[in-house]
Amino acid sequence: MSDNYKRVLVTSALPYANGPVHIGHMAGVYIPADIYVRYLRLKGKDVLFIGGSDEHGVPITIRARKEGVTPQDIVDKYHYIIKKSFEDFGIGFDVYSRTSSETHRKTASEFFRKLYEKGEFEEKTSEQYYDEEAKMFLADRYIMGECPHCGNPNAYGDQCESCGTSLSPTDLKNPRSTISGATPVMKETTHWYLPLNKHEGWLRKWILEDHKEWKSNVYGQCKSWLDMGLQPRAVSRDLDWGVPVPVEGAEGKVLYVWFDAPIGYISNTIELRPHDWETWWKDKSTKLVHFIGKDNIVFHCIVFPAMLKADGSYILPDNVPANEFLNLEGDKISTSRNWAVWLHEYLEDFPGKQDVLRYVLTANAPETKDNDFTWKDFQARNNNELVAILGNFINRALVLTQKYADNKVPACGELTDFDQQTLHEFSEVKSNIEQLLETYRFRDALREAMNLARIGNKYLADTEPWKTAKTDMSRTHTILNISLQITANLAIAFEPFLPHSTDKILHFINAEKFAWERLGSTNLLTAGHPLNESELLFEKIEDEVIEAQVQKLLDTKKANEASEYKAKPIRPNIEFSDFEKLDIRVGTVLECVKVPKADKLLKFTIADGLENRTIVSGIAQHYAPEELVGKQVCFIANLAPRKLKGIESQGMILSAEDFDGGLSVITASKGVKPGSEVR
Ligand code: B3M
Ligand code: ZN
Repeated sequence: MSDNYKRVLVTSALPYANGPVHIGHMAGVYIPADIYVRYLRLKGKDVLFIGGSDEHGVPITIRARKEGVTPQDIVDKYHYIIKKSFEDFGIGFDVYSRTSSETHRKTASEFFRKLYEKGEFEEKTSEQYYDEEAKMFLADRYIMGECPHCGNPNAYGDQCESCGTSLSPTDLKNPRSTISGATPVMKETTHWYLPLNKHEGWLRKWILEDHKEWKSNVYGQCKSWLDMGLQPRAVSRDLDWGVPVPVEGAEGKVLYVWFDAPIGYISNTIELRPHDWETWWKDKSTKLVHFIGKDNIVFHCIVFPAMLKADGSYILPDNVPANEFLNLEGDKISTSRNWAVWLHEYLEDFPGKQDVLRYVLTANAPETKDNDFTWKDFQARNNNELVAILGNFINRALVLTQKYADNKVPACGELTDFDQQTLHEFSEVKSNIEQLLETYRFRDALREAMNLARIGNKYLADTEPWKTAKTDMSRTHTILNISLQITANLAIAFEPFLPHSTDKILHFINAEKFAWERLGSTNLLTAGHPLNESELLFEKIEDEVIEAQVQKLLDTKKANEASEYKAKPIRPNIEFSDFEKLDIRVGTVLECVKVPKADKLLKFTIADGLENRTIVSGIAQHYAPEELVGKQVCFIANLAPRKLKGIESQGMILSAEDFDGGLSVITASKGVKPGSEVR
């Protein structure tokens, strides 16, 4: 670490406990944080890794209402699901607590009270929507009404999901409470505001001058917030779920979730280190690093630092290496639309393959721009990189040692120039990986670690120990010794990225975890050292396994479209006389054939009670010709005939177009005479 800090305090965003963790969370926040912490631990640094669930906020109360349970029930369920997922994937928190804990309530409450007594807040009374039936003020998401821009009758108080316009509740026409359905009334309420505008001066210097080294996506977002001018931000809400505002007369008010949540980092540290937490949070020899997603930048670079500064006793973050967003198969990941790869479901489908996902989400991480996760890419990286490069080298080094050296590290004889050159090459890997990890470039660091495996594969391919074994066992043993030193180095280089796999490698070579400083050395394993039995580190993932995952997402998409489906708006009214011009009849399908060279057309012969007629219809992709023979279909009989692919079509068969574009022919529910009029 190229700085004079004594310890490193690493936090990662506290996920809302109203749903499981998905690959977007992992790629954006938790895998980068874990890689960084594991690296520092390997270097012997004094590190604390703080995590926990964020259990307050309106979305949790909405979900609780919807499910007819309490918010505590919701957070209890998901806190443990999330905690287990992180454990399963080796995210090595020192503490993973929660903001509904008593320690947090006390810490957040005292934090607020200190700022209140120092006069750091502005108190403002304003009018807000109040539901007289439910006897509660309404958070924006609890108000619905007509969007003034697009007329969507179900726009929320903060946003219209139809046209995307961000709104305030008073913009809505005919607002209604989603709690009771009543029309809300305006009522006065008092809240406290953190005057960010008063912090703008020092924030500008601290960020824009003192932290030019921050990632460009973070620095840029902070700059645009500062250039827009900071406004006072509410730090309390009229809600019954959260940390109560510790001010006399503030019954029914709680701390705004984004005020209390970052204090969760502090309260979780207190739970972990009750005796010296202040050293970690207040001593200037602590380096504080927040790992978050881009939607949390303003809270971690502007709001929380302003809170810490207002208190006056805390250090400020040294870096906030936020990642951008990961999309899934070209679509935004969405909890509410179940468009995600959930960690617990991944493990059910890919047991024991946590590191494959860690690898792919690091190799593909959205470090400076949004990126896309596809199951095809997941398979390709597993098969072409983990299996074919890393796994292949390690397997060959170990199998060859079993075969030619009685499964012990063989002695290393005279080194050739090529040996020297190979050893020199991989000694450079350490400083490259270090420099990248120190600057939060985990994708590049992983690629550098993979180069070590590539060096190993090239070494084996060029020295061909399976050939030298026929004539020169001493040379073969030297080659295997060097290959095993590279294998041991891989166990160091990959520990931050693939902890489960490096544990296996250490077991195969019968070694304890090496210190990071030993990366690049060529005598990690001494001659005669016995190895354990080994097995393949990674296995190929077959096409059908991937196809099943893609199908699962397609099914989700279809289910979403069905549930989110809204019919097209009704066309303008017509007069009855207009309708009477249409002569709609029922006809019996006598014959149906495909129209040659027209993949969408079917040619029908219809009995219409007068003489048979021919109708050509564009439903060949929805029906096999024989499917409708004998059925009684509705058709427009007095539509002027027109030629389709040279065939004169005398009318139009009526079909309903489903939400996914599927066509369903309209038929008579009871048998009627052909030619019966539809009224
Ligand atoms: N609960 C997570 C999010 O915005 C939010 C982070 C809090 S970190 C203090 O998705
Ligand atoms: Zn709208």
